[in-house]
Amino acid sequence: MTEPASTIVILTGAGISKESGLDTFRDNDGIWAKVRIEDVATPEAYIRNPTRVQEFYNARRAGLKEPNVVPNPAHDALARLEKDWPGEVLLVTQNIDDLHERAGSHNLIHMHGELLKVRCEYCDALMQWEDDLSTTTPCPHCGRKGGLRPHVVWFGEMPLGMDKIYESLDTCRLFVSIGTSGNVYPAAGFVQHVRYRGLAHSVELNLEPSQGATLFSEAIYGPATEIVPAFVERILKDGIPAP
Ligand code: BV8
Repeated sequence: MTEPASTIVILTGAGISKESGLDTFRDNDGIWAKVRIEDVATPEAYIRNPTRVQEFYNARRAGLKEPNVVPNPAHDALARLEKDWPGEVLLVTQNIDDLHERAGSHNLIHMHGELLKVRCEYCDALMQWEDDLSTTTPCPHCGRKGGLRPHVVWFGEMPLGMDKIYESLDTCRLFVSIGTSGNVYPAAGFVQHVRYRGLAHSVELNLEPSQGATLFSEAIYGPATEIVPAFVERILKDGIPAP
């Protein structure tokens, strides 16, 4: 077993929030089966038709505020792991929902941004935002209209927190990927980055094999609300397997 103060890095995707009632992207009933990435999740789409993009995020923001959308036992288990593991647990999520925070995770990086935050392209103010946004909403900080956009990383934009993420990937002894199809880079490349170092055990927890399934040392398949709590229980009891 490795020394107890080892760092654990966890990557989550839309699959961890599915059982909380939020759609994934690439499942048959997923978001990208209903709208095209090119129409709602690129800077070009926003320039071409800002109202269409704002409406797409307004609908998802309203959906996230639904009373039945709450953290599930998988989110809760990751918050417990952060609390009870003696070393650092860094949670990197591709998700823009706030379910990890609401479950109690603190050491958290939203590499693709946050649905409940908006930023002003005129004054760079970043603020919590839970209501609809339109192309004429005035910025509460600078007062100018038309500059407020979702604080979300679109395709072709640089993900957030990358320096800290790679720093932790370089030192971690356990890398766990949960609920992601492994389609989107750079997140999908994290397991390869960990493998090159050869110092960490890597585990995929998913409903089905992802694009990068063969790159992991270990894989456990099933619904996140079942396999994630059991996995956290095992790590807290037995520690991290040698790489
Ligand atoms: C970048 C925010 C560089 C928006 C998202 C060609 C042209 C242009 C770009 C590229 C290109 N080739 C590659 C790229 C890079 C591109 C990319 O990877 N494209 C892909 C499509 C090929 N990446 C980027 O553009 C990134 N930026 O590279 O910048 C750069 C360099 C210098 C300077 C500037 C820039 C930015 C990517 C971020 C895009 N934004 N999200 C929003 O949310 O609206 S990404 C989008 O996919 C989602 O948001 C999500 O975050 C991400 C990954 O999806 P998943 O989370 O994996 O969800 P998915 O549905 O796919 O899978 C769910 C999984 O869960 C499934 O496996 C399923 O089986 C499982 N599951 C389901 N139910 C359960 C379950 N598991 C457990 N339990 C269950 N119950």
